[in-house]
Amino acid sequence: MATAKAHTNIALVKYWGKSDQELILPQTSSLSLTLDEFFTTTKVNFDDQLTSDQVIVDNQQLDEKSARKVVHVLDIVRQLSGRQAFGRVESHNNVPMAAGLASSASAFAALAGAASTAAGLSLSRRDLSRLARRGSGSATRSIYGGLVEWQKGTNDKDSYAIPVMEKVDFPIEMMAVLINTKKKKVSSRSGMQLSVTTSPYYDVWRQVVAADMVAIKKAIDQRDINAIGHIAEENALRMHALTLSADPGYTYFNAETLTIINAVKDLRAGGINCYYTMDAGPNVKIIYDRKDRQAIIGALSKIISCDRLVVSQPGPGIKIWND
Ligand code: 2P0
Repeated sequence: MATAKAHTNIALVKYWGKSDQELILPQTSSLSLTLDEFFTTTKVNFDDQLTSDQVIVDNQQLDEKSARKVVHVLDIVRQLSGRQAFGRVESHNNVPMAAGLASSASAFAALAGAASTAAGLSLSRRDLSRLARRGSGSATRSIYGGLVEWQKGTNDKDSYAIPVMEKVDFPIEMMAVLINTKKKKVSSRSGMQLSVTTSPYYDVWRQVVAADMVAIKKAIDQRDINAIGHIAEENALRMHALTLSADPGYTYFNAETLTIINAVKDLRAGGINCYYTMDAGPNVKIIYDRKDRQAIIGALSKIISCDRLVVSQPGPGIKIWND
């Protein structure tokens, strides 16, 4: 039996499209910030008495269809370790209720750590990152803390994450603005594939990301929060242009998303440097220097309830222990 705790991450240069859907190889590299505030803790036990894999998330047993991606990772672990037994997976997400924040990054990173250790494997962090990738692309990066690059590679062996700055030594902070949505969104998995196959801008996106990866690593080197924020904001808008330009076109934004974007722009026009990014949902995440936190909360609290603003510091990498 083993338990792992992994934190979620938010991409500053986004992953949006696969070159291999089975192995989850990305079209482009990406770069993220691991967050302290949001994490998943997962316990795995391989047990000869079990007659099927059991997956329990936040005290609810998943049906076969919902558990499919988890069972896929367990199958890979069984293959790697030579173990036959079925597994019991029990997972808890520390994400505010109804936040609509994706937890697949922390969930599949924690699963990779707990399942491989429970099966008696002792994988390097690089191999853990490769295993997490087989569950969900963004999980590849959640093995490491701080600022992390997922190098796209060309095959199963060379597509993994590397730390860019595990212990972030400058005052970058991220605020999640939790926007509720009732409407079911297009899943990232199908949304990104639709962008790859139908957006006429997809080739340009590859070039955008290649340039952004170089620029953001230079900005990180220089601890330049404004440059990092600017690159992240432009990159996010260009990623979302791939949703609008797909056929059929779609968007993850809702009216509140645009309200928050405008509020961030107003803050910036008023001399508070902050930048926005969005993922496969309506929530906005704001990037800024810690010293500006109160000014940002003060301005946003006029348009959204304070309990929907969650501040997070850069977070740590995966921790795994035997129970
Ligand atoms: C990212 N996102 O880089 C991008 C930006 C959302 C927007 O990775 O199909 O759950 O499991 O590999 O990782 C969300 O997609 O998709 C994602 P799969 P995943 O964080």
